[in-house]
Amino acid sequence: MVVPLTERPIKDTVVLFDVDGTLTPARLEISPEMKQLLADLRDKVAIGFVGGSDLVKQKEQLGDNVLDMFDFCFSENGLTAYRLGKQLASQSFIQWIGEDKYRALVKFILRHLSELDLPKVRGTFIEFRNGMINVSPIGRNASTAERNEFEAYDKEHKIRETLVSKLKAEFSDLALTYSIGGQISFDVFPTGWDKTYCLQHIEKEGFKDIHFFGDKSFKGGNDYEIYEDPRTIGHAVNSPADTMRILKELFF
Ligand code: M1P
Repeated sequence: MVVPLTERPIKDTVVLFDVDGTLTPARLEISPEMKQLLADLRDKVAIGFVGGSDLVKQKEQLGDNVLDMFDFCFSENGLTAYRLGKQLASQSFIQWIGEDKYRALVKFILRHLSELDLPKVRGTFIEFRNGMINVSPIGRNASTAERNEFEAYDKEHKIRETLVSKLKAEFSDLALTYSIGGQISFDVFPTGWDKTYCLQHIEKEGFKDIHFFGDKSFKGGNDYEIYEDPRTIGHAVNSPADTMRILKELFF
């Protein structure tokens, strides 16, 4: 039985978490220890997650019952949002950009990717989501081992950074943000639709303290904007274990 938000011992506080690298290892499942700690934390404060991925992937990582585990579930930075299991209103990337510009963007990306000579390529190079597109030079079907290989290769050869620079130059007329948040891809979305987007839903609740935990809180990381936002109390972490350590210090 979930305690109503207004009856939690620390009522005026919400704790938000990034997913990959903060609650779980990158693209892997949450540990039983982390799951238990979140359940215990939820007895005290409101909790939520805000991830770049879509809900399908977050269910794979956090559990099929993710909508019951958190008070607030924000997929795609909050473009898909749930409060106590009920979906909230959202906007879409394709409506924002329009078919013509979108076609031009896709053609440009695929042309660039087709000219790369990566050691390995797999499949699903552009993933079309509600609030963004996700672009992966190796392809989203890469295995965990192949992800790690690409990440190391990309560090040396700057594959993602180079494509992002070209996109910025080519589509300078569009207010798009490019965010390298994970291992093998980057997200493309309208400027402002970063993780701070979810705060509009949180602000309506009247919380005094909004904590945010994220591992990509450095400039250029996809947690940077919400971590730096004056409305949040940011915690930069370097692993799920680090998240657990800080939570225990703050709330237990
Ligand atoms: O949550 C961080 C990122 O996780 C994935 O990135 P990658 O597959 O590159 O590791 C993607 O879902 C991405 O959209 C997201 O920002």
